[in-house]
Amino acid sequence: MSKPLEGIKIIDFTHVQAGPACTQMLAWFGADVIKVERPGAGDVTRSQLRDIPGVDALYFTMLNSNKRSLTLDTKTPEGKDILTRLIKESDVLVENFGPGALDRMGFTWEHIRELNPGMIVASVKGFSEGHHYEDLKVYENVAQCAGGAASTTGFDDGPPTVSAAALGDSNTGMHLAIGILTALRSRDVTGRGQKVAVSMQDSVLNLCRVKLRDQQRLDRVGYLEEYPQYPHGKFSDVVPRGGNAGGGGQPGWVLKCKGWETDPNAYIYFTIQGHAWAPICRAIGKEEWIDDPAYMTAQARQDKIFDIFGTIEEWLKDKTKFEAVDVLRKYDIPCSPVLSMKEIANDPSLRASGTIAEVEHKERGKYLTVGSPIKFSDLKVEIKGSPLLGEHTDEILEQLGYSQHQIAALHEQRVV
Ligand code: CAO
Repeated sequence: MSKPLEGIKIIDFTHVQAGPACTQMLAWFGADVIKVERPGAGDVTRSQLRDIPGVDALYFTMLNSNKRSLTLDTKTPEGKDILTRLIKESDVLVENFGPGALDRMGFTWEHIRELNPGMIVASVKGFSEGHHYEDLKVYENVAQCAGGAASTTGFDDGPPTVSAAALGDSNTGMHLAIGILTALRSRDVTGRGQKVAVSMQDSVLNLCRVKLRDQQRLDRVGYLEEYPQYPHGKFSDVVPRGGNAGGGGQPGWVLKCKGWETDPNAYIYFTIQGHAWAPICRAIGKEEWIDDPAYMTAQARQDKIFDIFGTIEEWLKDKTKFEAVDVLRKYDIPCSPVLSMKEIANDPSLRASGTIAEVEHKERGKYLTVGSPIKFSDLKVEIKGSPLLGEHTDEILEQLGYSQHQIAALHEQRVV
């Protein structure tokens, strides 16, 4: 076996980002992922935010690599017949349609289980089954608002803010991938498939669990010591937006470096780790703070934390973010330059590790994508270009036992 998921066949009924991120990862690890798309149109992201006229958009290519594409109108009797055959010989069906769409197509969980008792049906929905919003269609930012991310992100004097990170979409896809692998493992033992469901709201909340921690602390003591509002500001009865605060037991903030006036990313993130206080003082030339009772302990520093950050910014004034980190790393201080996407795209380490991968696409040529963030000692993840719409339709139909003549007729009737 050259790839761990080789031999696992996945019907990929996903679109946009949440589902495709999941199935793409399973394809990287060796699964045969057959992306089922509507003839003529395909996944809406093929044509959204295009940078080259008539060519699949990066939105699509960066979420659908290593897959095969089958066009299929599953609302026609012939299309349903093809899907039925596929279900009978596949291991997993993944979908992130709007609520009820798969049922309306005639493929309820009960029916799929009848066709293939070993089948794992994995779904992404905005809200979980039985939730009072279960009928809602959901996109990324809707989920961030429903999952507690937006109310706790941003600055206290500003509105709720969504994150650029796809907490609702790709994050939900990653949760789904874990669910699918768990169900596959369970099937190895029991022989039975099962339904795996992940909601975007739940997945966002899972990443916001420290904010639920904070709500309970706030309810008990009335303040949150690691938030910038403490000790000089006021707390209401809900977790406030914490700006760039560390969020854990180590205070931190985004600090200006040389050039911040013109470069929007000339900043570093600086963390004041409790036991690193002495090295921090040495690094920024404030040795006198090391044994000063007014600064020695985290508690003593609390009410002057922004003055301390101000002093560090003074020290940073004549250093670029990279120079600053090069000094601070010698003192073992947790920090990072705030990197722009341009810097990330050209980062030699990210290129070398395959986290930024250059991929060849039949029509667009070379493009960059984010490769596997998971590294294995026995698996080299190879990222291939995404498929063109319907590129593998004939090949897949042949494998399902359709003759050339039948395939031609299906094309003619626009079933595929
Ligand atoms: N052949 C025939 N019909 C097809 C088809 C195919 N190959 N593929 C999809 N369809 C049909 C569906 O059956 C559905 O038909 P009905 O509504 O008539 O039953 C129809 O296409 C629309 O599907 P949809 O509801 O999924 O699409 P939408 O564009 O209206 O909504 C989205 C998109 C993302 C809001 C919705 O799919 C959703 O809420 N999904 C769950 C949450 C989710 O994953 N959101 C994240 C998306 S990433 O930001």
